Amino acid sequence: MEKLSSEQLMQMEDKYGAHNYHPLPVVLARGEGVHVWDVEGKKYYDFLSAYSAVNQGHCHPKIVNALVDQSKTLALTSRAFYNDSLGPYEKFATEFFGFDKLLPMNTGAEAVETAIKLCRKWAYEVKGVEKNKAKIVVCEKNFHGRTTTIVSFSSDSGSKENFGPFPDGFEAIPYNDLDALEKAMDDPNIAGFMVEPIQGEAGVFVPDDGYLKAAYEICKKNNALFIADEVQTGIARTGKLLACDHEGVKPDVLILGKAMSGGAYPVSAVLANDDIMMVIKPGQHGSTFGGNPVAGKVAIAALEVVRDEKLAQNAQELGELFRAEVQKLVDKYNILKLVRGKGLLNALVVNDSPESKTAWNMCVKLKDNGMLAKPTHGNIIRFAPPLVMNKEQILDCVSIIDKTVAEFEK
Ligand code: IF1
Repeated sequence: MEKLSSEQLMQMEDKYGAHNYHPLPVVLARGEGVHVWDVEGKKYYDFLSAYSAVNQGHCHPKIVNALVDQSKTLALTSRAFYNDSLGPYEKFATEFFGFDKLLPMNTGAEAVETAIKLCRKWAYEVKGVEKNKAKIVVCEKNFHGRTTTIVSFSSDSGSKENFGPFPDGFEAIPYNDLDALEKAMDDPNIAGFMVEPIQGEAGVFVPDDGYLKAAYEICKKNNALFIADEVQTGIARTGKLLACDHEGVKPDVLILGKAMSGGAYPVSAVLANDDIMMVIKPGQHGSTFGGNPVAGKVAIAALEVVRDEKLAQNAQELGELFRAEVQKLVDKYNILKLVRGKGLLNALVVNDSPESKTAWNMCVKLKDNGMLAKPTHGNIIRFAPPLVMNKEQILDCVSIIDKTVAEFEK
């Protein structure tokens, strides 16, 4: 087959693919660790990590081996039969995260849907909420996925507009607002509160210290489930295994995805203890691919890498270094407003109007200078490299940011 250029490949996607994305103009062909290479062989630092799916680094050999070995042996059975990798995976992952049970799914959105169904069923069957009246409190500016139910409680018009009609049963309150939560809970039909420990899509918005802990207490006081969507923040990204660990909060329902597989395969999961998870009985929820043998083996390998390579600790240390170094750039350049984040989930806020597209233009320049990052709403650049990065590399990246931003300083 003839080798196609980046230009040709972008045109091909444009012509034959639905236009549901607006990617940076770079076509990637290979990845290893913290690096990716484009079709023409140019090398980049990856500062997106597939939105935190590739925490363990691209093509981690241990994860790839698990994927290859198991896919040659037995790939899919469906859940109509048992398979010999699911039980060991469920045992490993429940012990790893400290819950009684795991319900395996594939994508983050499916796991969020699973948590919603679980929460509602618990509300009717355990809490005693009147039939079809259950309400789940969510936060404004959330991002939990793309299904019709999930976008129904999005505050982003692009994600939501003309996808209705929408289901009832959700109430959105401002993020990082305990009074609003307290008020929303004053309703016997509240089943739970679903929250991102750090809001990703909103621009890596870190809530006040103590917010998660206090929100958890409010849920307990009102007999409502505290549901943590750690699809993006979980699995070492923020410097702890879970972002909730920063406040010693153990969610009633934990939603994981993305880095559960280190990016090798779609693996997501919902974890909860028996008093909650056991409300779902055979035939009431499931998925053809969820819990398949490849997913099980890949997920064990991916979590072992996180543990053995001490990725949480590395994210914590490098994150502190990165923010300290980028803060110097913020002090130096007027075009930069602030840097914020936790661990290696960080954002640089550009000091320009939202219409200016400066963040986008900076990302294009960063790309030219060998670093891939993606802008998010309101002139913000998200920086989330693989957690296998080292100190020398991250300092190299800071100098790339320095050099790039200098080109924008008026
Ligand atoms: C896209 C953002 C990140 C998530 C949380 C569930 C899901 C996600 C907290 C759903 C997914 C993604 C999907 C990706 C962009 C992305 C994203 F910019 F939109 F906000 F990561 F920051 N809960 N996040 O962040 O998981 O079904 O996609 O596996 O292209 O839509 P999924």
